[in-house]
Amino acid sequence: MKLDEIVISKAIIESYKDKLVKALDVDVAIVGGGPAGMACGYYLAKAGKNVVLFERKLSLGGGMWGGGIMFNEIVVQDKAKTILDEFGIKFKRYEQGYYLADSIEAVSTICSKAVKAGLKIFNLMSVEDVMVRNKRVVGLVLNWTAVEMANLHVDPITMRAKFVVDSTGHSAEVARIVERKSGIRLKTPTGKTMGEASMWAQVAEDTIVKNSKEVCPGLYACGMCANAIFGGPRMGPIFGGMLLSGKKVAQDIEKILSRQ
Ligand code: 48F
Repeated sequence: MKLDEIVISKAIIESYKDKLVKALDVDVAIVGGGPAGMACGYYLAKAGKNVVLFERKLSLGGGMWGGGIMFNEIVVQDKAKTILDEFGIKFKRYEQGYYLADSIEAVSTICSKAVKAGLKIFNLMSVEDVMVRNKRVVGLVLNWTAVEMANLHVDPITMRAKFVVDSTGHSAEVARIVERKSGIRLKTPTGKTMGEASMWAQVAEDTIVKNSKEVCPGLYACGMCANAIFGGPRMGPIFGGMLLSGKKVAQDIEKILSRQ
């Protein structure tokens, strides 16, 4: 059989269009596909929620590919070991309370399990703004990353979500957009993003889970951006807190959605 490039292009465009149109009105929209965002998406999808994730880059996984210190090994503490078990990621014990896993296996497995659970992922999409109505975040404004990179004057796509999750890592991009543009007071002591404190893994691993919560009506945060928003310390080369924080926000949102 002769392969026709036009048929191939048509197949891709029609299938993508169908996927994208369905993503324009969802239960939950997650911004950022690092470990926290992907874990959050996995648990929400597993609970049967209609959830999409937008990632700026070509690849998912955020900072997890590089493991700790650019060696592709991740350290996970006792509390998060159950998540490695749940995903079926192999690990070995280093000493009491410390487990090591291969970062490549971790990222690829979490991504695969999240997609199979029903998470719809759109890579190469940047979130450049939010939709706010009546002092609530009700959706996102998206553009192709290529448009953003080339600084082109191209109108964006808008989508609606019952809840938005900021999991953009250190930059806390969605919360900062809300702070800058909407006039909504964030649920932090100052009403604004607090910024990260200096590295303290012991404290940060717990505070990141506590800080993974509602930032303002319609917006939650998980992963490193939760500490950037609520003023927790940075983490060090350990990843358990990221996975636990994504799971916590998924459970919080799921409870509310299930009551609606
Ligand atoms: O940075 P990232 O991995 O965040 P995380 O899930 O995990 C943090 C750790 O990797 C590491 C650490 C460990 O101690 O501290 O930093 O909290 O992933 C964030 C993802 O969000 C994407 C970005 O490309 C990355 O993959 N992202 C950021 N801003 C946007 C975005 C945006 N505006 N639109 C779409 N994606």
